[in-house]
Amino acid sequence: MQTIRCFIAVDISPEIKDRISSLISHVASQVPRGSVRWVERVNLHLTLKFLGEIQSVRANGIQKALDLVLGAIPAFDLSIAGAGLFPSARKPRIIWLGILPAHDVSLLAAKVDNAMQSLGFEPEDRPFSPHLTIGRVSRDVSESALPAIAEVVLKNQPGEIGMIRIQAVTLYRSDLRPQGPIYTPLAHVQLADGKSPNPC
Ligand code: 2AM
Repeated sequence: MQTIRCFIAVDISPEIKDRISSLISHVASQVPRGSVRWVERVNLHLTLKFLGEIQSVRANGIQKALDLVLGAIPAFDLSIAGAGLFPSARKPRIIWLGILPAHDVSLLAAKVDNAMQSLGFEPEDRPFSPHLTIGRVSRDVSESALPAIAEVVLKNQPGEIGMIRIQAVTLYRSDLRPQGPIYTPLAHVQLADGKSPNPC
C-alpha cells in the first residue's frame, strides 16, 4: 500500500510571499551561509496539522472530513507580524513569523484536529501555537553560534508584513528530497464563504 507524508495548511497570497521572501533575503545575508535552511518562497505556508505518513487512499476521506467541518466556519483575516524562535532565543531551531490574532486560527486548527481525530489521527498533545516557519537552523551549527543567529532574527523583527484572508485550507503531500521538500496540493477545502485559494 502506497504511503505519503501529508499535512494540512493555509496558503499565503503571492504578495505576502514576496514580502516574506524579501525579509528572508535580508536576514539570510546577515547570518553565516548554510547556518539556516530558509523556506523557499513556493513552500511558504501556515501549518494547521501535520498528519505524517498516511496511506494515499485516505486522502479522499480526509478531504470529506474537512469539508464537513470547514463549510460552517466563516472566512477570516489574519495579520502576519513579528518574528520569533522555537524553542528559545538561546537555542533556536525554528525561525518563524507571528500570526495575529491567535484566536480564530487556533479555532480553525482545533476544528481540523477534531476532524482528523474522527478519522483516527492522534490529537495534538500541545496547544496550537500559530506561526509561519521561515527557516530551520541547520543541525551542524554549534550551540555557541546559536544566540548570534537569534540576535540577527530579532534585530530584523518585521512590523506588520500584511493581512491574509483565510478562505480555504489545503491538504498537502510532502516529498522530502535532499535539495528540500516538494509540497504538492492534493485538495483545497473552502471555508463557509471562501473563494478559490490564491494561486502560488
Ligand atoms: P512548521 O511550519 O511548524 O515547521 C510540512 O512539513 C509542515 O509540517 C512543516 O511546515 C511543519 O510545520 C510540519 N511538520 C513537519 N514535520 C513535523 C512533525 N514531525 N511534527 C509536527 N509538525 C511537523
